[in-house]
Amino acid sequence: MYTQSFSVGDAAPALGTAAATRPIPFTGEEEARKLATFDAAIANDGRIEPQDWMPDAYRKTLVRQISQHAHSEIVGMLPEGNWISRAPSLKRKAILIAKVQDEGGHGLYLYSAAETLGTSREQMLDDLHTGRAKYSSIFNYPTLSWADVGVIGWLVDGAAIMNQIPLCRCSYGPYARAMVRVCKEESFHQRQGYESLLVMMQGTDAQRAMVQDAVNRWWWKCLAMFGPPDADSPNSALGMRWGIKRFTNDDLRQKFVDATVPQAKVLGVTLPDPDLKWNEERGHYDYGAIDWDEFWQTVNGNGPCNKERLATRVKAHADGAWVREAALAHARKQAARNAKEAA
Ligand code: BYC
Repeated sequence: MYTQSFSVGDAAPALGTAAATRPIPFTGEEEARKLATFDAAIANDGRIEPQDWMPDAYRKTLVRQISQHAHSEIVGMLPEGNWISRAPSLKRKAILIAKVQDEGGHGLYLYSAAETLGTSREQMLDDLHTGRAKYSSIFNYPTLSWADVGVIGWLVDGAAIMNQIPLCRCSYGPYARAMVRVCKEESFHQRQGYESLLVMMQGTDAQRAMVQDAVNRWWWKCLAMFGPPDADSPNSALGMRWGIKRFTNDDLRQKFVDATVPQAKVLGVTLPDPDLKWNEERGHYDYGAIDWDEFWQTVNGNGPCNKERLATRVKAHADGAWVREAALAHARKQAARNAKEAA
């Protein structure tokens, strides 16, 4: 079962309602003083650091979001990792290996950031491997052709950047700092994907058809990646109030559409949405309806590749047990040597 491993106690109030701006209840003067300090830091756009007092619900929502984000990074290595052995040239293979390694690195920064909130990496990984924790819906779809690798770079990493740049200003210091480096690397990922597609679009008719087919399959999944519409997003109100999220899901989705349409024109592909058109009045592109039933099916474990992804991840973790044991044995030996030298 896919459930929420770290749910915020009370159901979050709807965005913009009075409940969304009401302080969290507390007991005792000491608690009130700490909460006032915390609220002032948030109101002044300050950073909360691991040693600072924070409300339990803030801690829980951060652990939830950061661990889900970390899981997405390491599960996200799998669809593209499948293509390392089939990359069409040495150059593309080297780029893809570097990208997949970067995603593993992002997972490590993010697990480290979540650990500063007092949850262990073992616990988080156990939640992932037993299906209790969520990870991004986007990684439960298959990569059917080489063009999918380019489209993941362009659209999936493009969507990720749109969502993650504001996280560099997240109120929790370790998450915000991790995101600065993550975003720099994601920017390279997006460009390498787009460049690889540009090359294919200058190739044969078959190559152009392959790119268009990949765009057709990934476009709607990328729009859903930003999360449910604001009206159905239970975590947004508190996330925004606490300066964790800076934009709502719908705002980021709109920014992504507006930024991507001109890129599709340059590339020479059609985005598979007959309703996609510029709205002069709004100053944005209108777009068609997203299939939210399909999204929730996938989030709840029933997408095309959920079982395969989880099984691969669990196997990778089991296969890596000897590396973790060896690293721990080495660390113990080193500590013993240092202690002996210091004596
Ligand atoms: N997939 O109230 P909401 C990458 C869940 S890594 C699955 O709006 P929130 C990359 C949501 O968790 C990309 N579940 O939630 C890596 C919540 O469930 P719980 C990952 C989703 O947190 C390798 C429920 O739906 N990026 O780009 O306010 C290679 C209600 O949603 C999804 C991040 O993790 C989804 N797409 O907003 C290439 C960024 N969307 O937890 C690329 C950090 C929603 O209540 N995370 N749900 O059981 C965020 O910004 C936010 O957590 C989200 C969701 C915008 C994703």
